[in-house]
Amino acid sequence: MTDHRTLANAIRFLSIDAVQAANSGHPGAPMGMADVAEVLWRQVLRHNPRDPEWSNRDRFVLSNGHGSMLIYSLLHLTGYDVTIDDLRLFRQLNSRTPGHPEYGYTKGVETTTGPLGQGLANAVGMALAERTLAAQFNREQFPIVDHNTFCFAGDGCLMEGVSHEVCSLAGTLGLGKLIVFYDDNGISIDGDIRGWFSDDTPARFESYGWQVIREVDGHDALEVETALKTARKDKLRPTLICCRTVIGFGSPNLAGSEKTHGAPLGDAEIQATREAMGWTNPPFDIPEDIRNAWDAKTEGARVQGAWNQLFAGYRGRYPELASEFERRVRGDLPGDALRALDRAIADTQAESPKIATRKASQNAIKVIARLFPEMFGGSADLGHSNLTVWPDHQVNSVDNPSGNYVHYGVREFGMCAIMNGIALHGGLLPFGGTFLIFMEYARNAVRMAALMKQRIVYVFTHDSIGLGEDGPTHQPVEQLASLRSTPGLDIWRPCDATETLVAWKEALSFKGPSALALSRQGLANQARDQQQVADIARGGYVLMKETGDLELILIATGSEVELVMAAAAALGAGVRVVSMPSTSRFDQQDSDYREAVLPANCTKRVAVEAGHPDGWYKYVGLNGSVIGMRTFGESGPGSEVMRHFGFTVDHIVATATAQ
Ligand SMILES: Cc1ncc(C[n+]2csc(CCOP(=O)(O)OP(=O)(O)O)c2C)c(N)n1
Ligand SMILES: [Mg+2]
Repeated sequence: MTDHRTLANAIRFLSIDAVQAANSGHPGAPMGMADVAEVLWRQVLRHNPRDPEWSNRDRFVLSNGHGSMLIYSLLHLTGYDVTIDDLRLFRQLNSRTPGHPEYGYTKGVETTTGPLGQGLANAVGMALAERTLAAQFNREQFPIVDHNTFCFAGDGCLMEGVSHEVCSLAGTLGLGKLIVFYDDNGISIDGDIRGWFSDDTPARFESYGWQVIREVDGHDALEVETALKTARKDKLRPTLICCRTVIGFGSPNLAGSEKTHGAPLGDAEIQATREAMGWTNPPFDIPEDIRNAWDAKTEGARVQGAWNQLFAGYRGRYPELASEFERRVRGDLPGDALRALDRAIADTQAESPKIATRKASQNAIKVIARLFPEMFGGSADLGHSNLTVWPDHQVNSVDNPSGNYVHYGVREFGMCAIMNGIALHGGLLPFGGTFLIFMEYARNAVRMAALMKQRIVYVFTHDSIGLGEDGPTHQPVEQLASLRSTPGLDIWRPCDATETLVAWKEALSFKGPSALALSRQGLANQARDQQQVADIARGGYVLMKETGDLELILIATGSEVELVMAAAAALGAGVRVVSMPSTSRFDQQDSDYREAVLPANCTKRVAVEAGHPDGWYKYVGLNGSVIGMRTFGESGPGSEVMRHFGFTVDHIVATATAQ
């Protein structure tokens, strides 16, 4: 009884019964893709359910994440730590089977999906990471990095613009081990897609340089198997396998209808489906023979065992490379390298160069790239503005697959979503640049990095109206406030070269994404003693202590710090300057420290930042003043625009005096 269809039906019924039990969810996609999944997971996927973190496992991404019961069923059936009770708890609070697959909650889920198109982008990142690491670490007869990245994507993923960005790049980069299955069912939530999605998808992907396998019957195991063979043979091009499928396949009255997309089938239709498919088992009951046929634990142990042997041989031949590989996969940063960064910070403070913080960031990258070979840089076509390039960076390409720098092209969202995939894959530490304003194109990928706690560094330059002539389209106003509202994201807006280097160091050790907001214009380096240099990492610290009794606190970030320093000098005794490069970091300090920096009994306070003011009232209080941006910017030379909006010593002095 363990024919392909019966095995696939195990997925179908686990999915429809779990959705029914939760009284919410998406049965249509798992029912439609069950036959494809059965062939991929039982015949091709190399993985070990007992060790979901094995570095050389094939990656599987369900980009159409609403079909989450498909992956939960697969993980359960093949032997991962997803029990039948977990499936019964589908979509319940604190369960391991949340509504959409969530990285970190369910072993075997490689990335959080649900925002359509981004899973596909993550898969591109994983495939790029795999190829890069293979080129960096594999040696003759020792292919220790050698796995595929498989992805399921639906109409929604392919309608999303980000799919264009990342699939275009994947074609150019020739990511031959990326294999995407298109769930071509002609249906999305609003119904028959011909009214809103009439692209020639195969031709579109061919134009990207992909191998496209057209017209595969997604319900015919043999056709799927043959397509997979063809896909894997082509090592130079990614492959799109276009699977014609029926959404809700098996449901006698609802198959092919959008009604199966996002609602339980209902008891009567489930019963009718059981009868039509000859599935006599009660809900959540999988017969022994079907269970055995799905169980991948023995085969998983075998394939990983073979790899372990290969790696043992590699270690014998290349002991240093082997331990470096293991370190990279673990994501550990070498302690001596971190100490070397501390020396660079001290040197920078001693030199105190007057440079733009984007330039200071480039200086930091130069040092960091030498110390940490996992650094994997890039920019969305602004490398020479973001200064993400460094003298001996190597451009990653088909001809140079070990390169540590990617030209992402003008694809901010694609870049950030790909970086999520790279970080999730492991072994590389991605950073990428664009203008702070165009972070908004990538906004949801930044949010996903925070949600998944992935270590990624964003080099967001041209961080305020101070960028000048390019005008209000390019001048960020509300972006810092927006980024600061994302939980789990560290934001740094350093005021000079020393703070920039500290921000980079902190970003490297933070278990999550960090955004660096950097100036286009040159900024004076501030004087600091050793304690002050050490306190930068606390996010906010006293940069200039008052003389005599404390009467007024001036708080600033980035380019506005030098202004408040000058204002403090003009105001005279009793004025303290607090530099606050990272509010997110400062908020995590204990109350004693925060009180020492911002004593509660001093209520005369002014915050100055060329960004949206609202967030600053929690530091200055309702009676404090904030000099910020309440409108869009203006086109003109940076210093004039700054003056126009009141970012002058005189205006700060007047505001403080009026307090
Ligand atoms: C970025 C984004 N926009 C909108 C949604 C809401 N949404 C979830 S599924 C879906 C339709 C997807 O259609 P398709 O991929 O064809 O899935 P199918 O109905 O075939 O399962 C939409 C609009 C989403 N999850 N992500
Ligand atoms: Mg569809």
